[in-house]
Amino acid sequence: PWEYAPAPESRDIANLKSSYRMFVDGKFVDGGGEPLKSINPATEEPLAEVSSASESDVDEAVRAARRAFDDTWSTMPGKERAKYLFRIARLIQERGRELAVLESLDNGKPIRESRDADIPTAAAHFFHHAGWADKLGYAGYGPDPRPLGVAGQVIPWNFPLLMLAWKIAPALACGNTVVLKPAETTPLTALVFAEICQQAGLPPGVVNILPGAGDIGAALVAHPGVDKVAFTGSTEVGKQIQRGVAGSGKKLTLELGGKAANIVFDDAPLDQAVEGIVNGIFFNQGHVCCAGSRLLVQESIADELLEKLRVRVQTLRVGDPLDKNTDVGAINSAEQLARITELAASGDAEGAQRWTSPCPLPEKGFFFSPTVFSDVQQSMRIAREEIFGPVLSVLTFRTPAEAIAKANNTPYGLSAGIWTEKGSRILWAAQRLRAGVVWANTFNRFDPTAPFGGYQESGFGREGGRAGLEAYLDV
Ligand code: TXE
Repeated sequence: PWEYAPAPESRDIANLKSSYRMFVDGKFVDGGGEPLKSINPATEEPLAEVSSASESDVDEAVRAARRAFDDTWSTMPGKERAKYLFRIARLIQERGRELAVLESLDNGKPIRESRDADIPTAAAHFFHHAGWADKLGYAGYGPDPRPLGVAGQVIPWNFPLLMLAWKIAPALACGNTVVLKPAETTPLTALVFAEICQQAGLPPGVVNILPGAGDIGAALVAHPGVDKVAFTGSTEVGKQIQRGVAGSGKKLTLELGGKAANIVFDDAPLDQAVEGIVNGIFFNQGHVCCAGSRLLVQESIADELLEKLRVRVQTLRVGDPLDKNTDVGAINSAEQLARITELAASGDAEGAQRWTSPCPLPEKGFFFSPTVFSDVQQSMRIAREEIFGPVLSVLTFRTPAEAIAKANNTPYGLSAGIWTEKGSRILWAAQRLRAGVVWANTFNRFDPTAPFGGYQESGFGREGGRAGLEAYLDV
């Protein structure tokens, strides 16, 4: 075990302030709620105090968004809106280093991932949607599709800036205005994004950012001035929101949990598959809704694949998120660490075989060793429930039909992966897997041009691509 003390300069690079304020109607203001204490999950030390919204702040923000919608944004020509989105995308790039370090401090994810995945993909999302803003007439939704109004958006803590980009970019491109609530443990990059909106000269009220806990999320989605609700988070809260907005006439999209199958057939290129399995479950500490958390491996190659996998996982470095050599960073919160620990213990109790990476963990901070469970049965909790951590459950199958049946034996349906040399088998399986995204011979690839979203209890609606525009337009 080693002590982890973040380099002092990281706070400077992240331009870390001791306190942050919420963003309403183009101004940074103090909220009426109890301030949030943001901590560094890798050290458990405080990072900053963040002012949080009260219910009356929600009301004020929704009114500001409505004024902005009516007075400027909804009637502004698309080519003008596009300029703002391009400017925002460029500013995310220009402030990319600051945002990446801040994201790793606040969330615990490895700097390599925030630098190479979260921040550039967030910028790419704004570039992509900037391109749509003046071409909505070509999107296939009629010559003059119209924005919905005020979007109330609630996002989780696993990809704080990227989830914000997925929500805000399409909303603005289509002419809607936004009130967004970031997750209580990761509000910081959203508030830097608010600065970027100011820098870009975005008209006041078009984007409003309200830090707060779940009660503020609930107040936002219930507000009668909100026309469209977009939520990414747990299936449990997603269902509550769906019940809450029922009958209100609000449009709703939900992106919820998952329990994706990553299926390896006996003809797969095994070394490549091992990389994909590792990326599928250990990327972002497994805090990924589409994580490949169930490995389905054909029985004849199971022993060989598992051996290769263990050898590879042993090389993963767990620890300081700001070290460029780190592969697996910190778990985002004590609550999430407790959830992962409890679910992993259920795997032991139900008779699965636990294997844990020997990599030592830092003494302080929220860390969990990369873990692989073998001998997993479909009835076990670790095969059914979303763990949302660096824990892989391995099941075997004999025939392709059995692989599909096991993969689909879940209430979720967000993503799946297939590893095989046979193109025909990829097409065959992709038609049968009940999942919104199917990756073949790769995993966890994201692109703003591709729609992302789930079936069943993983939610509905798509984000990204042309299909993602539908969530923000009236036709
Ligand atoms: O989620 P919550 P939590 C899953 C994952 C994880 C579990 C719990 O399995 O272990 O959910 O995580 C806001 N009305 N996912 O507790 O509570 C909340 O403030 C409106 C998968 O963090 O759903 C935060 O901003 N909003 C998921 C956001 O919802 C409410 C990502 C998510 O928090 C609310 C996150 C309410 N009643 C967790 N209650 C994915 N799909 O990627 C809370 N919130």
